[in-house]
Formats: sequence, C-alpha cells, structure tokens
Amino acid sequence: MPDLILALDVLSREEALSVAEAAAPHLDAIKIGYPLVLAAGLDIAGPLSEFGIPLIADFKVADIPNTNRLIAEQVFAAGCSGIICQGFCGSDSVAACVEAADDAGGECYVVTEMSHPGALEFLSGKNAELLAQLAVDAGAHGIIAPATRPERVQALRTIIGDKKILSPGVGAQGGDPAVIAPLIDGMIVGRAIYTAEDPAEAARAYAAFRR
Ligand code: 3DU
Repeated sequence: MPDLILALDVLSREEALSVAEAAAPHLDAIKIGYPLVLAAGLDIAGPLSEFGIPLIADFKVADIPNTNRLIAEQVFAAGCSGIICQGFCGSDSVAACVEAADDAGGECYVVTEMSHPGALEFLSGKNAELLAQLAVDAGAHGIIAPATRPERVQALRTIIGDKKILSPGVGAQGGDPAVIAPLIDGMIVGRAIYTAEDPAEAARAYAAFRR
C-alpha cells in the first residue's frame, strides 16, 4: 500500500504552511509545483522541510539536457529530495535530471501517462509505455501514472517492475483510493485535502490507505 503525498497547490506561503502543518502527521511527502512556487517562491521549500517530510518538486521538467540539469540542481539545492520530469524530450534530457538527482542523493520520476482526459491524445497507450521503458533505461527512480486509469497503471507496472509508481488523480479527479492503493507506491492527493474544511481530517482519511 502506498505512501501518501500531498499535492500542495495553494497560492500563498501562509496557506501552504498551515495546510502542511495540519496534514503533516499523516503524510510521507509533499509535492510542490508551479502554482505554489510561482506564488511564494522556491524558498518555500525551506520552511516546508521543517515538517520533516520529503519534498518532491513537480516541475514536469521538459527541456534540453543542460537546461534540465540547471533546473534540477536548483530544486535539490533548495531542499527538495525528488524531481518530476517529462520523458518526451528524450533519454538525454531525462538522464540530466537523473544525474542531478543521483548527485544530490535524491530521486527522479518520469511522467508516463497523465490522469486527465486530454492525456489520451498523446500521453497514453503506446507512448506511455515507451516513456516507462525510457524511465527504466535512464535509471529513473520511478514514474508518474494515472490513478484515474488503474488498468493502465497495471500495464505500466509490467514495464517498470519494482521501480516506484506515484499516482495522481485520486479524489478531485475521480480516482478511487481503494482501487489504486494496492497498485502503487505513492498516492498523490491535492484538492481533496487542501480544500477540505478540515485538511488534517482529510489527510487522516487518505492515510488509511498507507502502508
Ligand atoms: O487533482 P488534485 O488536486 O488531487 O492534484 C493532483 C496533482 O497532481 C496536481 O498537482 C497535478 O498537477 C498533478 N498531476 C496530475 O494531476 C496528473 C498528472 O498526470 C501529473 C500530475
């Protein structure tokens, strides 16, 4: 059963720290990304790390290898221990993120199939399977795969073996935690926790699906 990862897509430092503090006892990691970092700055990673929970930077990095490496180095220097990159820029671009993660003692996850309906246009099916194989070949620590499509998570699992699957799409996007939890290593939950009237209680409820 999976770790619980809070997707902290709130738009102020105060709200981020207050939600993180409330939910922290039930969490294994916090995922930060463009919404929070653009609103509050990457140095929000400093106070967030004080809750003692690993931070994963979801910048879906998608550039040439040199730029990917520069982005990843910033992320790890800020105190994050994981980074999420796209795979569709190719193996050298992914390798740049994996190398930066390895140098920092961190982890790199590659997006394969996304969870929203539009993912079916490009980021699904055969393309997702190629991206999963690319993640394996590049030495990535795991992949991102959709909680909204458990059967696709199972298909991608056959490619990546025991590498980690972190899975967004539970709650607000309709994914069922009871169905997806046994298939994955990390359950990513955002709005269903941070917009709840009582984020601590919401996090506690999702934490029931943890290891
Ligand atoms: O739908 P939620 O509010 O639980 O948030 C899900 C988070 O995961 C959010 O940060 C989103 O950007 C991210 N994510 C997906 O939802 C789907 C993907 O395929 C990849 C990342």
